[in-house]
Amino acid sequence: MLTETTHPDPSSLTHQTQSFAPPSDFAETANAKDPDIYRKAAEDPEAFWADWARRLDWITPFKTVLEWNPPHAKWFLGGKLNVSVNCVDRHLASRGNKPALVFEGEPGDVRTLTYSQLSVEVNKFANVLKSLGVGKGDRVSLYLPMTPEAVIAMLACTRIGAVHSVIFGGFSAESLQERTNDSGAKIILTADGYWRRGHVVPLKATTDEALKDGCPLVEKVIVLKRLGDNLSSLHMEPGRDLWWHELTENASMECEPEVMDSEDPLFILHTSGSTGKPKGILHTTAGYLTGAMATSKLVFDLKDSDLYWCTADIGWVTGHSYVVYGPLSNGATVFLYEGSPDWSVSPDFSTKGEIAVSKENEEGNLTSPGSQNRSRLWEMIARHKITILYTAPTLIRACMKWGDDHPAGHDLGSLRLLGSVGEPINPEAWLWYHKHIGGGHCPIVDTWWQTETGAIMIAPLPGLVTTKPGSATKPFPGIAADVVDEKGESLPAGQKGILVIRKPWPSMLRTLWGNDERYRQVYWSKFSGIEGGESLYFPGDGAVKDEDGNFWLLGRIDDIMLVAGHNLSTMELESALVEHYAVAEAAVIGKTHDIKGQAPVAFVIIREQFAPKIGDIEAIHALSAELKEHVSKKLGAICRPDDVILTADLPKTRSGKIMRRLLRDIAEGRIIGDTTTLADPAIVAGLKDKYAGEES
Ligand code: 6R9
Repeated sequence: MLTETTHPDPSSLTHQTQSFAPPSDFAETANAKDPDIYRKAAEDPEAFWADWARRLDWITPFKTVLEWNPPHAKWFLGGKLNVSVNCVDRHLASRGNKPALVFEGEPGDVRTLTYSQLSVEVNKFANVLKSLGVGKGDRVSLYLPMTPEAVIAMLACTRIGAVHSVIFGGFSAESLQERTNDSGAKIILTADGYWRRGHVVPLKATTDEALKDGCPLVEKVIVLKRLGDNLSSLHMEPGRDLWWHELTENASMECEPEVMDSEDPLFILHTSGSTGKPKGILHTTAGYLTGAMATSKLVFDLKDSDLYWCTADIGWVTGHSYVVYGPLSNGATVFLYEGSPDWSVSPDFSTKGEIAVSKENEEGNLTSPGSQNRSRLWEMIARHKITILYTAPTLIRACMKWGDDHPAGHDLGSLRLLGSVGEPINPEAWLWYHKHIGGGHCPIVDTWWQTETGAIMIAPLPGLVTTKPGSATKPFPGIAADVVDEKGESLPAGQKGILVIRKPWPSMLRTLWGNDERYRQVYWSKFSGIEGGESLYFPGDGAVKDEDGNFWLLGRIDDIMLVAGHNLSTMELESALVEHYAVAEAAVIGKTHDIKGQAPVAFVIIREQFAPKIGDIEAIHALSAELKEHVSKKLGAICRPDDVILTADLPKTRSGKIMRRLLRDIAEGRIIGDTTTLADPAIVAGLKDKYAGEES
C-alpha cells in the first residue's frame, strides 16, 4: 500500500539542495575517519561487532559471536563480564580524577563526581541493595530525578546483577504501579521530590499512591533526600521506607562485581506504544553495552576532553544509552541537568546549599523563587563549556519559537558537535540548530533508533558523512537497514516504503518481558508470509532512500496518509508548514474523507511575533488560508490541508513526541482515548473545543 505512488513533488523532502560536508578540521581528528569502515562492516558485520566487543573488559572472553534463531539472537556467547566494571572501574587507573558527572540542579546547585568518587558511591549503594536482599536477576524500580543518584543506582544494580526498570519521574502513580508490577520489582528507589519550573514534583507522595494496595511484591522503598528538610508533608512508612543517606552512610566502599553472562538481563524499559499495555523491552548485558559504546564513540566522536550533554531523562532509552552506558563505558564526562529548560531561580537567592533557594508558600507547597528564563540552556553551555549537545527536535523547535536572541546572547563557542533524536527533524529546525546553536561550524548528527534497538541505527559518522538537513543519512556500520515494499522487496531510491533491518545487531531487544508471543507478533510477523521474512525486523517507521543512499525517515507507518491514492507522510507536510515564516511547529494527521479516503488536517503553532490576536477571526482565517496555499504551492494541490487549526499547544508525550492519534480523534470527532502519558492533558480538551468552533 505504501509503494503505489512516489512523492507528488520530488523536489521537496529528499531533494534538499543544501548539503554539509564534514568540516576539514573536524574530519582530520574524528574518531571515525576511514571511509572503509562501512565496506568492511558490511562485508562481515559479525567481525565488526566482535572487534568492538573485544574493547570491553571481560572476565572470561566470549567464544561465539552470534547465534541467530529468528527472532531470537544471542551475542558473544560464553563471555562473562560486569557492566559497572566497564563503566567505572576500568577508568580508575587512567581517569580516577577526571569528572564522570557534572550535575546542575534547577535551583543552580552544582556537583561534580570524579570517576573515583562515582566508584565509591556505586560500590556503597550496591552494598545497600545487597543488604536489603536484592541479588542477581532481581528487578528494581527506579523512580528518580535526574540527579547523580539516578546514574549511581543504575550502575549499582549492574554491579550486583540486578535488573533495573526505570520509570520516568514525570509519570503518574498508575504508570509506576503498572510498570513495577509488570517487571515484578520488589524494591522501589525514589526521592522526596525534585525541582521543575520552580515547583516540587512530589515523587515520594506519588510512590505512596502507587503502593496503596497496588504493588503486592514491593517490600522496601529507598528515598533520596533531594529537597532537604523543608518538605513537611513527607510520610515515611515504618518498616518499609528507608532513607538513602542513612543506608549509605556506613556501607562498605567495596562490593565485588557479580560475574554476568553476556546474555544475562541488564534492564527492562517500558515503552507505551500507541495502544494497549506498555511493552517491557528487555536488553541484555554484553550486546547492549557493545552497541552503546561503539555508537557513542563514533557518532558523538567522544574524546577525553569533551563535556558531553544529552538532555534526555534517564526515564527514556536515550537517557540509558547516551547519558549513562555509552558515554561512561568510553570514560567520558557527562553533564546532567535536573530541571526545565526555561526556568531559573532569581539571582537574589543564594545557591550555596542544594536547597538554599527553597521556601514553603502559603499553601504549604515548596517553591523556589524564580522566573521564566528562556536562556537557561545557553547559559549552562557557556558556563560549563559544554562541547557536545544531544537533544530532541521538540526542544529545538521550542527554542526557535522563543526567538534567536536567547542563544545569540551567549558564548556557545565551546560546542563542536550537535545531535538530534526522537522524531524526524524538519530541515527548517535543522538549519536553525546549525546556524544559531552550532555557529555554522558544528556537524549535526540526526540519529534514528528506538528503545527496541538499544543503540543508534541510522546516523552520520560526523567526520565522514555529508549531511543533508532532514535526513538521518546512513546506517551505522554493521547495521543492515533497507526500505522495502509490503512484500519485503527492496525499493529503489525515491520510493517510499517500510524501514526494515535485515540482520541482527548486538544491542537489539531480546524479547518483551514476560510476553515472547507479543515480541514475535509486533516486530517479526509483518513479513512472515514471505521467504526469509521471519528474520526481517519491522520497526514500524516509514522511510525513503535518496540517490546518494541517504535515509529519510517519514514517521510511524500509522502516520502515513492515503490521500486520493497518494501516500503522503505527515512529516512531509509538517516540514513544508514549518518552512513558512509564521510557523513554529505543526502536526498533520489524515482524517477520514468520503471522497479522498483521507484528507490532511494541520494543527499549527504560530511564532509569537506573528500570532493573530485572540478573537481576530478575520486574521485567523487569512493566515489559515495562506498556510493552505503555501502547502499546496510547495508540495502540490493534492497535499493542501482541508483544515488548518491555529493552536497554542500540541498534545505531546513526556518525551516530546506528538500524539497524532489524539489529533485524529479530535478531527474525527471521537471520544478521546487514553491520555495518561501526555505531558499536559488539558491541551486536548482545549483543542477539541477549538476544532469544533473553527472547522470550515
Ligand atoms: C530513541 C527513541 C522510537 C521512535 C522511532 C521513530 C522516532 C526517533 C528519530 C525518529 C526520525 C529520528 N524517531 N529518532 N524518527 N528521525 N532521528 O526516540 O526511542 O522513544 O523508542 O522512539 O521515534 O518513529 O520508531 P523511542
